[in-house]
Amino acid sequence: MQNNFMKKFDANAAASKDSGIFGLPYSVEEAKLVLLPVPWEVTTSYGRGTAKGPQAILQASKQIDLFDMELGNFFEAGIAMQKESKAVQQWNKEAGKLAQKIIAAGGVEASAKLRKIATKVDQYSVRLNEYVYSSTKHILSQGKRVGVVGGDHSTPFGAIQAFLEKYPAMGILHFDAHADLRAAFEGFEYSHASIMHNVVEKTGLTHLVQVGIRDFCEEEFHYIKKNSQRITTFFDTALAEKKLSGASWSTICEEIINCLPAEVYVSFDIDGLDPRFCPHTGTPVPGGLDLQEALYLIKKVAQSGRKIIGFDLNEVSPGTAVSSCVADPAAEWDANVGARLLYKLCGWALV
Ligand SMILES: [Mn+2]
Repeated sequence: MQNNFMKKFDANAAASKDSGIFGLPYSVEEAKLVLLPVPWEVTTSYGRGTAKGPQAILQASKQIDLFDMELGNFFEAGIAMQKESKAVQQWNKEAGKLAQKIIAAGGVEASAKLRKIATKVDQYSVRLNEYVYSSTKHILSQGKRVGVVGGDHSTPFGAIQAFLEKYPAMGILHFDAHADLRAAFEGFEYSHASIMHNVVEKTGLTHLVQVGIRDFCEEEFHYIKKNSQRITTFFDTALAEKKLSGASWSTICEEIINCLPAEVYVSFDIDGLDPRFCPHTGTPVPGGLDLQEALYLIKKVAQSGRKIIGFDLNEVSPGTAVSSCVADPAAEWDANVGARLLYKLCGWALV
């Protein structure tokens, strides 16, 4: 803590206006953990607004109490969020406009014209993936930790590629209501609904462990069965049934954790939680995990001796009704939950 601002920093006081994420005083250069915001929702098909997620989380994060009973003052290692890329904001607008034509038509179907547009959208997604890949690789090369803050769930693909280069034996712990294993969705190769399909097909990932899954098509179900060497899915119904018949969450967590290798990347779609924690998210599904259950599982992963090497948090949305989460107190809730979850993810990645 060298400069004047940091000397004056008081972790017990309210965050100052010019502070960074969580009200912290660190620059990206000083931080041990760098958050990469990706304001992107090109292929979201239902509720929109998640491109504003990183900004909403940043605003909501400033009211968090930094002291953490489980983790102590881990923030002192330094956490900072990069500025949103102007180029990504622009691509999101341009590609989003194109994609809406296809989404409005319910997919590309037999239309050659729409298929051409879908190809253009895919090209934007490839650019986004390259941006996220090179940004992640750059931060990792400095010996720092990285967390991606989406945006929709297509955003971390490039980050996962970069992580796998550094940690080829890592596994992904995937919280989600959706399996995200569709081979393209509505004609988009890099759809938010295809992220894990793309990861399984296009990378060498050996362990995908999914938790909370309760919305999937038959094709995805068979894909899971077919790839049982690489994919283990803890369906929400099965988890609920175990809990309802008396199994403790702690025992269930052990079973989940046993499927994970020594290095774990957490891919967290906020809709894996019960929708009361994320009412504005794009595709909410009833059921899901309680926030404390998810946090307990993440803690147990770290305490099992496994290392949480990185993470992404996606699909947090302040909704589309207002331009700022501050203007609508109800819309602030999603970002409030997101910020708290993000803080815990940072903590377990830093210890
Ligand atoms: Mn989802």
